[in-house]
Amino acid sequence: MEKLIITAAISGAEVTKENNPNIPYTAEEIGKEAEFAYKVGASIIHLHVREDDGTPTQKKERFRECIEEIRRRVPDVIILPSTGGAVGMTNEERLQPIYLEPSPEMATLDCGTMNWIGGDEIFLNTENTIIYFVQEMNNRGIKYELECFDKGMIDTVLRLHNKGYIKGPMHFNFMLGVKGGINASVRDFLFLVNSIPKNSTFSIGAIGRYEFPMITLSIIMGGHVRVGFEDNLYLSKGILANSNGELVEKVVRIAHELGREIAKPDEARKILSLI
Ligand code: KMH
Ligand code: ZN
Repeated sequence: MEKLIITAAISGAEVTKENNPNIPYTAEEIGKEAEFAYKVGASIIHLHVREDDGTPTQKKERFRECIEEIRRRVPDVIILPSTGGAVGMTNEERLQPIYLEPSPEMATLDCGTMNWIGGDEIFLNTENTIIYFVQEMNNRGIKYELECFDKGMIDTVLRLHNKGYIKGPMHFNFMLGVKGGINASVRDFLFLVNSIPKNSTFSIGAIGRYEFPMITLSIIMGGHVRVGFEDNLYLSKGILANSNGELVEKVVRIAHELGREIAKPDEARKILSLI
């Protein structure tokens, strides 16, 4: 099997210090969380940024500040900014991190519209939005991580791939257990994995208590994994994680028990055809 790529989704846009005081907001906090996650095995940092008071933002300047802080500490880690941002942001706001120079190596591409975690929120990604984001990323040589929260989003990706918009080899990230998206069950996980072309790669993340069971399944099946505060705040039942690094350490323990080696950033770059 390929070595395991671990993505650390260290901050997210929805969770707050009231949920877990260790969630990073400032550039220094982001840098420290990224550094620890990297040191224990993460090769990709999925990055959302915040104002110092925790408000989610997609401002280019804030991304620049946080990316510089991460780079100062861990020069070779892959940084994967979010173009999802937070619900309610405009497309132009969301795209800001891809306009940084140098361009990020990768960025997220959200592949469909959905109800978002209950209530009245809608995470809006029309087909025209997806095409626009793809074109902007293609123009800058940025590899997209295809964020799929449901099976229909995979079908959208395959259609846009067949039309020549989405380039291969494709890398999917399945997010399971988000209210409004597909459940975090073994059946649904297999449904997603069996729906993508054989020459693509995939990673899996799941919300809350589903995170570790689902990533274990991915490790067994040759997929890659994502963990972090964006998705889950707990190391185990009732025990808040002190850092994203603790969550990554747990993945590494599971992977070692299952005989799967961990990819360093340059190995991840090769697996994802970034180099
Ligand atoms: N915060 C969500 C609305 C992404 O990073 O691209 C979107 C999200 C997905 O987190
Ligand atoms: Zn995200």
